[in-house]
Amino acid sequence: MSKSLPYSMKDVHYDNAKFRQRSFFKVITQNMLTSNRKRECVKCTTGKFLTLLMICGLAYLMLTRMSSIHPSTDSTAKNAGDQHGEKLIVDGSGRLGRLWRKPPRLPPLLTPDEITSRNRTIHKSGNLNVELDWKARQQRVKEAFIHAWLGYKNYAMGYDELMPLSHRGVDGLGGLGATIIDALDTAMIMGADEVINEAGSWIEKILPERIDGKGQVNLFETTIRIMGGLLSAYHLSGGEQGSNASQNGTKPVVYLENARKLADHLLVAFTSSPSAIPFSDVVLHDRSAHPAPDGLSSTSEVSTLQLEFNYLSSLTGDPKYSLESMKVLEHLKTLPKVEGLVPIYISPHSGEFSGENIRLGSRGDSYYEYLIKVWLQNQGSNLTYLHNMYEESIKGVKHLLVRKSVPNGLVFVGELPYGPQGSFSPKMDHLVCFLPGTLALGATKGITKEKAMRENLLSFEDLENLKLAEDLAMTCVEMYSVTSTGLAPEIAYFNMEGESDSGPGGGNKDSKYAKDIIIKPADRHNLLRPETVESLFFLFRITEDPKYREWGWEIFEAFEKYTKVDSGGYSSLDDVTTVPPQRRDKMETFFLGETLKYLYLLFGDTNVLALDEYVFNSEAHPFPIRGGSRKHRGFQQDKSILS
Ligand code: DMJ
Repeated sequence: MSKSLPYSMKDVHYDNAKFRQRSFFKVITQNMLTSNRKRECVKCTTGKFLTLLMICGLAYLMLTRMSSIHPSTDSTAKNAGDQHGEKLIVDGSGRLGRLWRKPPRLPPLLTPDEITSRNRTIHKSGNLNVELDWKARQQRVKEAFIHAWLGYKNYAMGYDELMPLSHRGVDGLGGLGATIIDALDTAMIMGADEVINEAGSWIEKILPERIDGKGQVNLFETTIRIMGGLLSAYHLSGGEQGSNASQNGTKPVVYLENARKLADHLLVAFTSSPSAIPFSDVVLHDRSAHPAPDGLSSTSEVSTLQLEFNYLSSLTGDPKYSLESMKVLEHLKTLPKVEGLVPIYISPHSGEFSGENIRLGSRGDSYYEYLIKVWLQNQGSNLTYLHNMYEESIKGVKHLLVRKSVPNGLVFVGELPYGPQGSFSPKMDHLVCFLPGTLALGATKGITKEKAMRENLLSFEDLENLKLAEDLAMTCVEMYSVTSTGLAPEIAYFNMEGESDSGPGGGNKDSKYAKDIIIKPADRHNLLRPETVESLFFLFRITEDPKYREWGWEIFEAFEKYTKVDSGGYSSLDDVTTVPPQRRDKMETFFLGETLKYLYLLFGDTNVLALDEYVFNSEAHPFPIRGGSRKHRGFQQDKSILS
């Protein structure tokens, strides 16, 4: 096991050098240099003027000569220019005229308001055309969403999930129509009106009786997907602005009433437990709670309920939801940890952690995510302990879990399956790819890096976390690039042994990291998971680096190529390392709830659902932040591409 840490003060300072504040000495010397240069310019003599004139003449001759050598290129350029409505000022009379073109005109049909709104979103390094390309790509994501919905609606309406190959539905999550509710706020964000209508009317007519009548559901899954989806649908449809009739039929209050009804059924998981740790399952029709077969709850599951229950309390004015769920975090605060890291199981009977297995993949992941997000949701209130727990845990991650692969040094997060005294496992679930986004969010609290630097808001720790976020995001993207399909496996291992025995790869021999990433046969499946595109979305919003959009687009194209099912919907894959890949007969609800939502937001207006105004729950359902520094503006769709 490598003992050396992948980060040093030097790395972080180097990476952020351009943002560092200039010292007083530097400011003085730079000013002197600038004014010297200015003085030199003024002293321009006649000799210098003549030399300049000669250089201009030579340049003109060279330009006109080059043009006559490439007449065909010239005419292509002219045609292209004409197509875009450009005209030469000196038409056909000399090549010099081509140097002075009128600037291209803005596309027609934009109102002054729209122009202003678009200009605001144009990335500094880009231009209007580049931004319009992203709008077109965003539209492609919306089309994918409609295709996924149509498959579900035609073959599985009312079931939890679509089986896109056998054209059936399946209730894998307890039978509350999970795809409908998980997809609804994505449809609202995209302005997909038909989907909003169909989902809204199903929720109004069918959901209440399902909540009363269905059997066993998992507390965590039902909270993040169903309650979370209903609450954000309530907000996005204008419920908090007092709108009592959405334009699409279903009143916002229907979503809130259903969320509350569901929460009233779920509360028993907390209230019947002998400790502050809730049981993992609830039987809806008799409102009873039960532990999982082994008696244990997952640490991530019990700590990933609070955003939803807190928001419900604030909407209803009834504190009981928040009180019950926050007891969990208050209790977790008191438990012994390993440098802020926690085992992945916890007993609702004793309230103690069980075993020593530490990881940020399954059963561990969103514990770390909600520490910072619940703190962000409740800024201004007395939840500093959550921020402290988050900071300590990230230090622990960096010290105990972050390593670099050989031969090419990909930064990854491994596991400690036998605790800190046991051996390190270089295994990383795709689920861990939520971490880059959460790290970036935790560093700047949702504002751009540039703004945070300008206002001197980032500590060394924040900068280091941001750097780690960027490195890990690249690793997650390489988990896609290393395979033949361009899609990531469920689990990857990283080579720490040297070049000789790197084991089975992902099938893309051209990948620079073919030897760094090992994919075992049992881990080659892809479930259409969102974590990498989620992190790309957060990192793009925060760093404004367009490479994150480009990476997201490559992933979207791979989903389109290998997972789209002609008859409707998208399928999971059994093996991402072979082409064509074997398909798996399941479309997870989070493909509509998370994956396509994050891709859509990644390519769109950065003011929509701003990260310092909204916090996204673990299933990508956005809730407004209260008490934040900024006055809440309410949700506004990105109107420019709505069809
Ligand atoms: C989602 O249901 C949530 O993001 C959860 O927290 C973890 N996994 C899935 C998606 O992969």
